Amino acid sequence: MSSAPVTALDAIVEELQQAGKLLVTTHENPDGDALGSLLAFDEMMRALGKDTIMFMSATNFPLPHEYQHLPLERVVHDPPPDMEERTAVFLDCGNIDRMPVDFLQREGQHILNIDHHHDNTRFGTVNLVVGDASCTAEILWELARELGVEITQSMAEALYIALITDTGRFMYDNTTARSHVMAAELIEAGVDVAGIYRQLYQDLPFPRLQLLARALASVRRYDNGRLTVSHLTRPDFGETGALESDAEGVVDHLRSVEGTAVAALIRDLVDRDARKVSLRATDGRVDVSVIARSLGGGGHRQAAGATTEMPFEQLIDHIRAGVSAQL
Ligand SMILES: [Mn+2]
Repeated sequence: MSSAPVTALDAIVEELQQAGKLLVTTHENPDGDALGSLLAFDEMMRALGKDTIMFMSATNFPLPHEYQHLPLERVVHDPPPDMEERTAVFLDCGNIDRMPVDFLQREGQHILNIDHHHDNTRFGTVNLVVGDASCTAEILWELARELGVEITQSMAEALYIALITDTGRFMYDNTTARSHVMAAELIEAGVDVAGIYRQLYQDLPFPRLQLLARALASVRRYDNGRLTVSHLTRPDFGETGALESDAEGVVDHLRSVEGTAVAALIRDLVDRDARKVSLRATDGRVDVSVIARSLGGGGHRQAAGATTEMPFEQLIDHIRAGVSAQL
């Protein structure tokens, strides 16, 4: 006899309550949601008395400037010797190859997959994929309540960083009344709103502004402005002293132009002959994750990305065709 169907949330709650040891991780090139979720989840598990560790490859460090103040001292960069006993928890990770680490991909690894990417490949043993959550942190916020964990100030700040970065400071389409209720609760739990804003959006290195200037100077528009593209080349990084991670966020400036349906930032990688494409949709009819997937990447309807070796001009044609096919 089968018992009443359990929701994915119930299943994850039960898994976490029963788990002995945990290892928590997130996707490579982590963003605010990845890091905030990692920190908040780690603290939630410790509040439950769990033996838990955070794992991220050393190649992700140093982090972008705005995340360097986060309390990530407990993050380990090597597989723990007792990994066989640990349940792996993936946060904000649409597919397992976004954390390309062999020891986490071994056969038989017990995996809990908690994420909000609608195209999540459900690679976990147990999956909690909530496509309409604004960020993974929003799922964790609900999970904390289910687990009876009280949100501390440090948890609230980690969750808040995740929330405001993934919603573009409450401006993207994924922003809901729930996101604002969550923000309100987190602020009541002690978030220093202005302090976090300063940390994330001010006090940034000058080379980042110089990189933005170059990106804006390179803007090209296609198909009557429907597609707006900037291109950052290796010299743009070399001559300004900007880091690759300083290009994050540049694409958001491109979608401010009237008539734009899709904004794209293409940046040449510094270490190999390939390009990273960041796509943003401003027209609700376009799902840029479809275009990203056609290039081997993925993401959300409104924000997606891929890394490709396709030559630049061919890549432009590919994106134009991908946009045209949807309009
Ligand atoms: Mn996210």
